[in-house]
Amino acid sequence: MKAWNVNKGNMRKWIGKAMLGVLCACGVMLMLPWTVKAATAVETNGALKVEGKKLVSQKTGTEVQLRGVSTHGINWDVGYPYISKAAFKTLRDKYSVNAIRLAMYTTEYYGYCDKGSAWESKETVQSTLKSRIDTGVQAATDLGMYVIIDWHILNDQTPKKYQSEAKKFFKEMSAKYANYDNVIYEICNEPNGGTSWSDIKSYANTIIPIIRANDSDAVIIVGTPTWSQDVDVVSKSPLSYDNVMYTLHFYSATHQQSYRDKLQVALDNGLPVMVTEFGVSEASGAGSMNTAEAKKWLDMLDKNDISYFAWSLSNKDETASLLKAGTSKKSGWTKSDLSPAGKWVLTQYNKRSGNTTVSYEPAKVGKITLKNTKGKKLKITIKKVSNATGYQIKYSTKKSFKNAKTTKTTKTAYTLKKLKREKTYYVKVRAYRVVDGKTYYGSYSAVKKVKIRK
Ligand code: IDC
Repeated sequence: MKAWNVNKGNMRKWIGKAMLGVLCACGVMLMLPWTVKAATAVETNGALKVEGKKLVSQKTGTEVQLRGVSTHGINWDVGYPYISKAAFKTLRDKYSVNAIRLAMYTTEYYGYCDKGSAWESKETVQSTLKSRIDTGVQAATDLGMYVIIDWHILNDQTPKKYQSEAKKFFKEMSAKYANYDNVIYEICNEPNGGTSWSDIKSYANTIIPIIRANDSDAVIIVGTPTWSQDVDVVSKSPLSYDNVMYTLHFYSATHQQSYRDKLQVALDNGLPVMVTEFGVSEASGAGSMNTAEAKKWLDMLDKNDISYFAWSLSNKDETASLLKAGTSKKSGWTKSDLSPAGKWVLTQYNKRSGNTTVSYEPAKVGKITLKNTKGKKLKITIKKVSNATGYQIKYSTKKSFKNAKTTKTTKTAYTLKKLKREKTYYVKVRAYRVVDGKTYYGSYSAVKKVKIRK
């Protein structure tokens, strides 16, 4: 075995080189953390499955939590313009979103089953909607994001009403996307108007086998009675299929502790739940915002690895919209393009997913001025940095800052005392910011020096 016949000296050199290589690679990664591309959610997890209460990666067996955004109705002009790779990429890269829900209303304005006032033929309306779904699925797939195809029943109240249309639709969708690991089917958004769990069950027992015939292991989401609130009721009598989850929807200015209690009952009974829609608004999508309650919800969902999707990716002038009312940007949104709800929700997403591309570091301190005042004192004035919790001052009598001392202040002026006369002091300052108990530092200012004469 010639290859192993190396003398020790060469071996040592070789190990040295290899270690240097590793060190360099680590160094580059440390220096450029923002440019290191993380694997996408789908690359990491592949197809999903349901195990007990949890959504799990078929590839790794570990739990997967989706943080998603729901479109507004893809039938609506405040919804479909955001079905694009650019828009989804912004959500993925800037706001830690790993899944999209494509909400296709079945009734109302351009509804799939009841086109309302649309003048186009039903065939045209349906093919337009299907092509929007395809655009969305392809964009999500290219970006390694999961995607829900949502049969968005609402004013039709019971999924039984358009069951025959649903059968055709899901047959076609599941055939088309059978080989897509990232596609999830949601078969009835929000049954309401007194639709019972047994009505929904009978619908689900019709639709699920149709999907399964094409796509044997797809995850399927089933709506629950009373606008997808009664997960407690469902948990007493779930369906008998594998890879099924049940929907809970909440709007935090309306649905609070008593609804979380329903979720707790469902979890205690072992029901797999997915929150395919939530808003920080009232149930109407409008009205006031309640982020304190929304935080309680997200804390509970995170604790239980439950996936959630925010309603909705829209610039419609209503509280729940994530984009600022009337903004014309279709992607590339910065914080200032988001609505108050959007800012809150997407900041939570970044925090909760530990997105390393968001930085809490304050900006570099632009300017400091030093003034020796009477009594061996040195007054430091710092140019204010926005969002800083305070400033850290580092000073030394050596240019190299050897044996430097540090001190902190929350003000933009600070006086160092008991300094040594006739010594030159070197000073630099950096801002810091405390977020959730963690301190983040900005870059140091340029070094300034002053000789203590008085
Ligand atoms: C709302 C939209 C609103 C639209 C209305 C149509 O936000 O712009 O006019 O639908 O009826 C749901 C539904 C979802 C609702 C949302 C807010 O699933 O379609 O969207 N909501 O009311 N359930 C609870 C709240």
